[in-house]
Amino acid sequence: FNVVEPTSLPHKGGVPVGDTKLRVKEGVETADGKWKDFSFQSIRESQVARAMARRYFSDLDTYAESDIVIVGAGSCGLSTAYTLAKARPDLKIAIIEASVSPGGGAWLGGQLFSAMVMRKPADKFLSELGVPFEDEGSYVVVKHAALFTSTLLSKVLAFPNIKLFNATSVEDLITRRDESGGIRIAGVVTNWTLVAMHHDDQSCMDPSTINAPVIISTTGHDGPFGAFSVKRLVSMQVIEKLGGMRGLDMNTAEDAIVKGTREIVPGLIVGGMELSEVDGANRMGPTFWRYGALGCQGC
Ligand code: AHZ
Repeated sequence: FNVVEPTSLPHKGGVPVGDTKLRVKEGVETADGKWKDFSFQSIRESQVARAMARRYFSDLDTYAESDIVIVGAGSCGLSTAYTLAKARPDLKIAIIEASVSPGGGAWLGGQLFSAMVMRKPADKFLSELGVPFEDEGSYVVVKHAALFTSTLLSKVLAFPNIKLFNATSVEDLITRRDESGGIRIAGVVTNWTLVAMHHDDQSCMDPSTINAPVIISTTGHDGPFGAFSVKRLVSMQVIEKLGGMRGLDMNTAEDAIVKGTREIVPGLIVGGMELSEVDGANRMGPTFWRYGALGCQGC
């Protein structure tokens, strides 16, 4: 906005003297008149509350039956959402993210460094998104991981066929028996994350559900929140045990995850580092792949 710059004040030895605070100039022209005459239109608090609540509950209603649920909005979940929503605008895609802030581990490159190293052909995905990068031959570098993640996130959120429910945890999987007696995953059981965190000290906090024929779980490697769906598959005895993520090997990890992305049990595709827990694949550390989505297309 229009201000009196300290530089317009008298200077002594290059230093402004007098009142150096920035002040709004009186009478500066705006599109609609003058700042001194400007004030925001009045609004009642209930209008704000209704504007939010009406949309949220309408989304809950719309997405209670989804075509695809993506669990986890890390780099794999978001790139999967982008690729699927673009290729299939007819599909309703719900993303469930336990954290308030989507993005998973992709806000920094590694060890809290800013730059993000990505293996080719991630350059093609970056070009499509419009994220600039330095080409280092066999890999590319984005100057700040947050530039990649925020750009991808903004594009994902702009798709009319995607709804992100953040601060929402997947607490369980919906299961059905198919004709042969095997288990098929038919949806997810959800709750607000802050509610899910209080199951031990509060009662009557039953969850809600979303039905979908395809669940794509990308909840990351095991940790406080990670590997959610595959750990549940073990506890419900649908798969016997997990391979357990192995130590870091950048030369094998990326191929294993990107090419290994697949339907683990009917109705449940697993991608990203969650898959390393199933297959006993190596961790990749700070060389980010962004092609969980490609694997999912192959499923
Ligand atoms: O909050 C989690 C994160 O944003 C979310 N999540 C986990 N459990 C969930 C649940 N319901 C809803 N039950 C849940 N959301 O899933 C997201 C996982 O993101 P991520 O960045 O951890 O996983 P990714 O596979 O997309 O990317 C992994 C990147 C790597 S590689 C690596 C290493 O090799 O050490 N470490 C990381 C973080």
